[in-house]
Amino acid sequence: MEKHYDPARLETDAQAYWEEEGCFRVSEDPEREKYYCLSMLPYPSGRLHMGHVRNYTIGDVISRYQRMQGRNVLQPMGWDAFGLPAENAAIKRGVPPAEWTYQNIDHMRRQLQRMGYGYDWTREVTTCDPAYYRWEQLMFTRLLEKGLVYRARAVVNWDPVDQTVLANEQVVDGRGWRSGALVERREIPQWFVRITDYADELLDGLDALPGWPDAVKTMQRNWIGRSEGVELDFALADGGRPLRVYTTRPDTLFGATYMAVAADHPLALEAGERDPSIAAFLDDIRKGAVTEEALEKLEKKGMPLGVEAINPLSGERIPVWVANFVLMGYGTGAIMAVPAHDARDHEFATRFGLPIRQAVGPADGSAVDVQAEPWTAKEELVTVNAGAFTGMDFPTAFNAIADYLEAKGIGERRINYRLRDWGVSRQRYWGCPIPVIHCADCGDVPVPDDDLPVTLPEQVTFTGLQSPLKTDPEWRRTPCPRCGAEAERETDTFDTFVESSWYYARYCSPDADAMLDERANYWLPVNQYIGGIEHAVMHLLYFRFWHKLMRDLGYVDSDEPATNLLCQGMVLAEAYYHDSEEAGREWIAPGEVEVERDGKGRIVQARHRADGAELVATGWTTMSKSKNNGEDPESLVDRFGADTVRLFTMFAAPPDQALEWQDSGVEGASRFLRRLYALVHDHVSAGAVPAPRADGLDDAGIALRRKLHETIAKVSDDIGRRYTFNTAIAAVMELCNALGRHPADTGAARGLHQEALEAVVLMLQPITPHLSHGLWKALGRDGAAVDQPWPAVDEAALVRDEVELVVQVNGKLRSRIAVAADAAEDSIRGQALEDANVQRFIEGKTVRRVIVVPGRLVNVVAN
Ligand code: ANZ
Ligand code: ZN
Repeated sequence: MEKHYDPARLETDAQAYWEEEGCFRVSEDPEREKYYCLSMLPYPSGRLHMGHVRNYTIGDVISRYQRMQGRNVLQPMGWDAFGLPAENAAIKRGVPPAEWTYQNIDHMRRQLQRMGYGYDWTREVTTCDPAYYRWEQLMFTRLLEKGLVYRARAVVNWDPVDQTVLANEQVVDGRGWRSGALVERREIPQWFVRITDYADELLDGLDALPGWPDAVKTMQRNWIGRSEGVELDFALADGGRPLRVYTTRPDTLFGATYMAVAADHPLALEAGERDPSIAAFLDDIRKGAVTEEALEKLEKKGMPLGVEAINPLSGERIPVWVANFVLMGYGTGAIMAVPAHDARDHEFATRFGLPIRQAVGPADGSAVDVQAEPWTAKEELVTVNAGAFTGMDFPTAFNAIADYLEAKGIGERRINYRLRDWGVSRQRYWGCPIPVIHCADCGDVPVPDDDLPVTLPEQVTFTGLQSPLKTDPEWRRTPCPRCGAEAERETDTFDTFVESSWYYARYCSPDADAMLDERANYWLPVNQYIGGIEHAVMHLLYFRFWHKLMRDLGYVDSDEPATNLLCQGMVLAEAYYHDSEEAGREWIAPGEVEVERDGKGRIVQARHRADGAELVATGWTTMSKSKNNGEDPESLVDRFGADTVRLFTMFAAPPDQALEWQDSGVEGASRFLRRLYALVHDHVSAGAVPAPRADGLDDAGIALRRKLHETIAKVSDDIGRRYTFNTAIAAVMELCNALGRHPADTGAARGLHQEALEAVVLMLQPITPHLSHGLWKALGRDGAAVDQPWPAVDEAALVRDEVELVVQVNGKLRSRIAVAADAAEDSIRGQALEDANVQRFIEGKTVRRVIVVPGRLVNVVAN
């Protein structure tokens, strides 16, 4: 064994061994319990960042631990390879997106391999590969046949700079998330998948996922946004089609003082045709954002349409307005406004001097001033000024009014969802072509199975303004599969969330000559999914949805794709900048900053090492390129080795919490590994390697062995159940300290050291697998560390000869006594009463009772 820890050599050796032995290549084995551990696949941006490293280290630790538990573990990896950045890079560098993407993949694969992750690379999935995306094209044609996808004109967010449609979530404060350009509204034909058909199932399914974080489930619930209300008609004073509204508060109907419709509502459009000033106003508010959050914040705008509606309960005539806070895409695109009980309606009414009338109030009869402020409570209320419906609580009023409207045939109960159908068309080039042919006579015809895949041309010149699919007439032109006439291919491509909705299933049967085969049912559902909380809604909802679609097409048996979900916390670092008139804000890399801290570690002063300039410290913020505070994993691996990086990322924080990057922490991790290496080195150089043994130990040896097995028990629980890898590592470190202090001066003690070091090496195998690989061999053991079973707890070693009990007198802590672990209650009682401290507190009193809680405490009741 080399005297000094040389991570580079150990890591190359271990990786070569795993590769040669095909350690992580797995196949389906019905005899063994399977464990599918999945980390979210990366976008191949070119370089691994610390967020990836954290995510993938967590996954690898769990996988390796489960493998040591004897399970048949699948841990795959792949590439979410379509998407906009490749197009941007292509514009910037003049390389086709495909070429750029494949180069990045090669580079990042090598980076992942250097980290020592135990992936089954034979199952690698690359989503831009036609061999992959052909199956989602096929599935799309099936969904089209089943009526689960449709094409419809839809108002979209149009980014005039990126020349593309944006998802609502990509619009931030009315601007494109990437370009920052003001978003416009356009209406174009789009493909939609009917996720709303699955809204209820997606919602109810959350209750059957105890292994998912509550925060994620809550976000999904809110996103689906199930709401129970009533749709009802307001007749128009001048006749014509009544105005239908959706309300969740029929109990407030008597408080409706005006109506409001969206700019695209037919009533608004008709009014616009009559009145050019209304038309101009509609144009104006149409320009604004279409997202709900943006609408919340928007300054309220509106205009009366010169139409009156009749309140079906009170018979009152109220004006109809057009308002910019009413969405066309929700409910009926029209509302009854109840300013007394709704904040937006109140703001609008106040602004335009519309009446505010109370319709409900606190159940205890106390007064509220709705003119000043809306009273929006839904609980403990009673209806007021509501004719026959006065004096009711919310459910009673809701039901009585809904029944009344239903009986009169002017309304019905309705459930609405905030969730919209999933618009999957993107007007981009670098994506999976949507397999449809538009024929003048036959309409939208799915590409026949035999003609799939519709391949994306990869050798293209790409300028960024228009997708090459749209500009290339050759690619577009094709005969109609139905009538043979000249027709055109769809030139839109899929939202990349389509590819990431089923990759986990493809890993199970990567070479199947179908989307999936029966192997998928062996591995699915995923036992543990790991990824960032930023995917709480979109990806994780589409992923659940697509799984249900695959189930309903008969491809998989299960209802949900993943049983347990872990969302890892962010990786944070300190960031420093200075502002200057000439250069603006300049971010200085933390490595170039001289920092002075106070006793509590707070930054007192930060200076740029190069020129002494004083810098502003932002404190902990997300690592990012823009703040120049990212740590490059690759250079850390060069300096310290992959094991140190893995150890630090797991030690610095529990996985679901933010990780504060500290160079001193990395150095500490490296020091610990060197110490462990030295411990093993000293042990094996002191003579022939002994067999582990447990007999003949003195008291110190017995205590150390107890600590060893207590540590195994704790680490097993921390890694296997609690996922607190940081405390597991701390416990191993503590054990190593105890080991270092314990002299190995007898044969028995050396045997104990052998036992302890073997256990330490195996407990660290999931975390620092390369070092464990090397040390396992150094300890003279056969086989590879990665193939060893997880160390077992020797229950006998845990038995303590003596236990300490707390002694209370009348409930107050007065003393502690050491008693034999198997002492009878009577003898414990006697010992407690004889204790000098206890004696002091019971002097002159009569002992009434002595209560013994075995293993914990004795309480003496005396007065
Ligand atoms: C009257 C009312 C009184 C309302 C009141 C609320 C409070 P959720 O729960 O999200 O479904 N609404 C309906 N359609 C809308 C649209 N297209 N654009 C904007 N707002 C719309 O919310 C339903 C409530 O949101 C409905 O109930 C309606 O206002 C409004 F004290 O009707 B309510
Ligand atoms: Zn045709």
